Amino acid sequence: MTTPPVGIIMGSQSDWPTLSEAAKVLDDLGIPHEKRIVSAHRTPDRLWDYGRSAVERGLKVIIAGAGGAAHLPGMMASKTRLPVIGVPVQTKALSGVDSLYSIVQMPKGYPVATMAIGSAGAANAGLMAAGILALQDADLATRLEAWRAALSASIPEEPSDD
Ligand code: RP5
Repeated sequence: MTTPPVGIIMGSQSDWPTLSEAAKVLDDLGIPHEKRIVSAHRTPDRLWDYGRSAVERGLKVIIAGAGGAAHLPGMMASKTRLPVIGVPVQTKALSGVDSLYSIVQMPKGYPVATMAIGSAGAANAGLMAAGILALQDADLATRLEAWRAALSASIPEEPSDD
């Protein structure tokens, strides 16, 4: 089976409602992707294997979402040179600030491109992945520009009372 350019990984099944927003954007833009549950704490060997094989499998970008002690994006960035886009999942206890802080403050040398907390961050992760891939893909660049123009055109000039 051919490896798609984008891998979406998440720490738990419970993260999928958030990370599915990234998948929706990738679908809209016609970008093939795979999705996997890869937990830094519960399945560390799976994390290691995924990161070690990512380049040779042909992945180009990894979107990694997790909540709470959200170590998945940073640990994945430590295992692969591929760009890792981190999505902090909103949590009940601390509203996702815990996730954000766990992802954003990486040490020099191992960056994670950290998005906003929650579904907006996940959708933007899809768009960020698209922007990276569009650097080498003129057709995708055209689709991404059209997507952005359509969003812009959908915003009314005046607020409605409805
Ligand atoms: C993290 O713990 C996951 O990324 C998830 O956001 C959080 C809670 O996981 P579950 O207890 O819902 O499986 O590892």
